[in-house]
Amino acid sequence: MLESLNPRPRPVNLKSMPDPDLRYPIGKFSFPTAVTPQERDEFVEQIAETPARLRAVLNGLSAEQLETPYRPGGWTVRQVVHHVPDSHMNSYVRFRLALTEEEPAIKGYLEDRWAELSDARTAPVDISLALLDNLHSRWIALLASLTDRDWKRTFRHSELGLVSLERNAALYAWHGRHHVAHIAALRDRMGW
Ligand code: NI
Repeated sequence: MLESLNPRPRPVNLKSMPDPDLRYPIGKFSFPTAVTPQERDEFVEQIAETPARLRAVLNGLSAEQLETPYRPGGWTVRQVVHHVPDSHMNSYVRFRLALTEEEPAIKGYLEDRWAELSDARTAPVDISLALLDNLHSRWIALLASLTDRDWKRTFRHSELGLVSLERNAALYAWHGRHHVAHIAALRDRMGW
């Protein structure tokens, strides 16, 4: 999820139109300064839709297609799929910590190294789709219960600083759509 915070320089080619940045098919994320209750509802809805959208965008892909990097030098489709619950499990835990402790300290994790662990490179995607279905069921049940005051609760992230739950919901609403779009864009380019 933190890819967006560490943009790498891109080569400049003045002869051609700039390529779309394949890393950010829906654009980079930036934290909103303020979040309305209506926006919160939209974030929750987008988080709720993520498991079904991820399942749908994988529909009909072969094992070989799952081994294709979503962009040159990027994660394979399989790694992208396993990354989503890895990231969202961390987020789910952060929500619970922030609701039960005062400004708990949260440690970032090295998502690229998680994605290189054997299971993330090789395990069937169905495992992570099922995990994501159940994880989001719990997460959405929690989010649906939050009061205005709960949404303002915060955690302190080792890299991001103080983050409120409503701003964190914005990040994860974006995050699911971001990775689904990686796979959708690859399918478009490959004619799959
Ligand atoms: Ni991510």
